[in-house]
Amino acid sequence: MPGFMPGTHVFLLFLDQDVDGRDKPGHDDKAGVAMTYIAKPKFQHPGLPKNDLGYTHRDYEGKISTLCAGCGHDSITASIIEACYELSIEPHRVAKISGIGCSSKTPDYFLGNSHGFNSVHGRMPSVLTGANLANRDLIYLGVSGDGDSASIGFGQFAHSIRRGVNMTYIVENNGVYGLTKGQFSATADRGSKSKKGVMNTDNAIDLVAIALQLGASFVARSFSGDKTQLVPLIAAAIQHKGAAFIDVVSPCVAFNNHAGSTKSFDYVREHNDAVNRLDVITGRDPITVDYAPGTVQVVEQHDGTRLALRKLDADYDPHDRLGAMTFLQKHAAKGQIVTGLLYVDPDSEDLHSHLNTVDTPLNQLGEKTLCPGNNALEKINASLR
Ligand SMILES: Cc1ncc(C[n+]2csc(CCOP(=O)(O)OP(=O)(O)O)c2C)c(N)n1
Ligand code: SF4
Ligand SMILES: [Mg+2]
Repeated sequence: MPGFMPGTHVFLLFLDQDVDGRDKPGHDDKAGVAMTYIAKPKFQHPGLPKNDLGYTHRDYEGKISTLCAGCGHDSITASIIEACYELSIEPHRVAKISGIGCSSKTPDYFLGNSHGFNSVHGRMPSVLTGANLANRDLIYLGVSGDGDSASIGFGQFAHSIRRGVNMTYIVENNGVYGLTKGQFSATADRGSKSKKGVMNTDNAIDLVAIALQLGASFVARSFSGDKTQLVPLIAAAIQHKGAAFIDVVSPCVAFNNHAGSTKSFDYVREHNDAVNRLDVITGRDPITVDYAPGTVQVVEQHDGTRLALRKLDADYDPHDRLGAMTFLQKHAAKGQIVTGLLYVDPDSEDLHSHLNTVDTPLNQLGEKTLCPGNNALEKINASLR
């Protein structure tokens, strides 16, 4: 077995369905499939580079992926690991929450020492919102798919964005329902073709356009195959206060990577139009990146993090929500996929500011504060009469 290491435990499970009772992706459902679960060896090479906390990349990994070899989602996993490593995030401060789909399985493959909740199909946003309201001290990573967020979970997606929940919401967008064998999803472009040559006649939902319209304070699009662009976008989104949305085009090699698809590796590489490149500078470090004068725009976020944006499109202004919406539509009409940091509001607020909630997470409040007694309840009731 390639990559098999001494001391590795291999469990062969003969299953042809996933945990939610659906067929497994990318395999012949009649044949019965051998699925391997390989526990990662705990041994780490002593020479592995360490971040400020003394952690290596291995400390940010999860289980070995069971997705199809070459799936774009695995590259996004690698970018999340890299971003968390670079930010020196303590894994126990992260809560990763997902729905159902190949994309929603990925939190199992990164941050194995973080909190995680694999919810119901399309329900990630409300579970994340509830967790965030109960404990505002954690870093919330919502991971979803285009089916999960643009079909069954469309309403949930919309309301979590418009409420400004403090989170990094990543959609791993392949234009199909990968887990249930490649049906068109609502983000599939009109006129694009399925693997069997059937044309999609429905209009596509552009989640980036919707997120902009709904008031997301950080909106980006990227490509799973462009780690140089994606890692700093994820890092910046994590540092952002408010609803940070990243749509990542992530080709499904089993069902949507053919000619005629607009979510294939070839199509995205040919039509990718990046408006900027990003560097994230945390703390008080000086900006050392070497840019030509006039091509860099520095955006300071609420926590002091600075985003150094290298402009690739001289006319693009990431502070102009309306401009971003127009730019997006114009380029979409030409078949171009606009990527980069499309909009950021450096003075953003989040749901906690809107609701004026207490600073302390609920699980740290004592019983007296949480249950102040009948008199306090009477006062509240009287104030509402
Ligand atoms: C309530 C419910 N309806 C339908 C399904 C079947 N189902 C499982 S995953 C999925 C779509 C997954 O597509 P997407 O979110 O794009 O993830 P991908 O597998 O493409 O990464 C569907 C329809 C389900 N599990 N639960
Ligand atoms: S999204 Fe597609 S390529 Fe990725 S694991 Fe699912 S079926 Fe396989
Ligand atoms: Mg999908």
